[in-house]
Amino acid sequence: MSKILIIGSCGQIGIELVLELRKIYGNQNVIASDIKEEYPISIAGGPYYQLDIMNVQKLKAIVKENDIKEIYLLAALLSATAEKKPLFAWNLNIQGLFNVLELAKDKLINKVFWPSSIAVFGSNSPANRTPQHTVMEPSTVYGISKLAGERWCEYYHNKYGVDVRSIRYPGLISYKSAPGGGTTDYAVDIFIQALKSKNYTCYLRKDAKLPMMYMSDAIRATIEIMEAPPSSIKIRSSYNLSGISFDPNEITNAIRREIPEFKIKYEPDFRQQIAESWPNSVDDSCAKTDWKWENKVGLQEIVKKMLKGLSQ
Ligand code: NAD
Ligand code: AKB
Repeated sequence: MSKILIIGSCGQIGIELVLELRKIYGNQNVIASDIKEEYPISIAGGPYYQLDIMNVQKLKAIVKENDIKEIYLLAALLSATAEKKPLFAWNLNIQGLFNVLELAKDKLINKVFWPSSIAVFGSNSPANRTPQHTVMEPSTVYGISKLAGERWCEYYHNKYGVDVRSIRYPGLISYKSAPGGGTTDYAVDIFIQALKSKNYTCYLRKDAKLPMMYMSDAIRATIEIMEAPPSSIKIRSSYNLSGISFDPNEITNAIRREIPEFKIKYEPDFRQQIAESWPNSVDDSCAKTDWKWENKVGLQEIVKKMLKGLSQ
């Protein structure tokens, strides 16, 4: 079997994606990599390379040595961190993508997964059930890099026949690995603090509603879009993907059903402005029609899974 390389494997998505792909394709066929020298014990069951995505020579060598035919590129700087290092973020998020798309253009690999985000939308996009195709004027460096990345994915597909597939993930909620500097991270932190101290200070306002999704649904969507026949992938920029939507007040009420004494206070910072520019919810009917996407895990189930997972 030809092999799969995951770049950015030590992150929030990477760890769970490596584990799931290894269940399907076997430990030796799924190669994890990250800029980090040390990797979490949870992904120690298969091969691992220390790889900086900016190092094209090393990337090529790993691809050739291991007969890699598919790459999942997860390395990026997320929205909140990217605002602190805009040029660094732009360079990593865009040059990293070019490094992988060029391998596919040169036919060294056959298929690429690259994630986009709800951050591609901006204040002028419709906020509710944001359509697949609409005004897109992102105001963050992260959103600008994701929108540019989407345009380049479509370009490489149209011009060079590159089989690249992409999803605009909402904020992802999981307990196996900490989130990496995004605006939606509060929806993970809130559970950690609810268990630790029964108190949480939220950096968003109580009514900052955002699209969110439980990690198992996001991982399933990623594998489903990659396994779909090429003819069913009609959008080669990136697909809207919808899970659930809630604001900090709603998730607090859901947590209080399990931990009645849980308290929250609000001290909005710069991330509130980012959240305000993003959709409240997105319309994912194209993903539903084209490759039969369906979300499964709802809010109260997420709360139960998060509290149980973190307690263990
Ligand atoms: P993360 O920050 O948790 O993980 C990113 C990983 O990339 C880290 O382990 C980091 O060490 C690694 N990395 C950083 N620079 C690197 C480099 N130069 N070379 C190789 N590896 C490097 O991020 P995540 O949440 O797992 O997100 C993965 C992808 O999904 C990103 O493109 C992100 O924009 C996108 N996404 C994530 C979410 C979310 O809620 N987690 C939502 C939308 C989109
Ligand atoms: C972030 O908040 O930056 C990410 C995302 C929605 O892209 N979680």
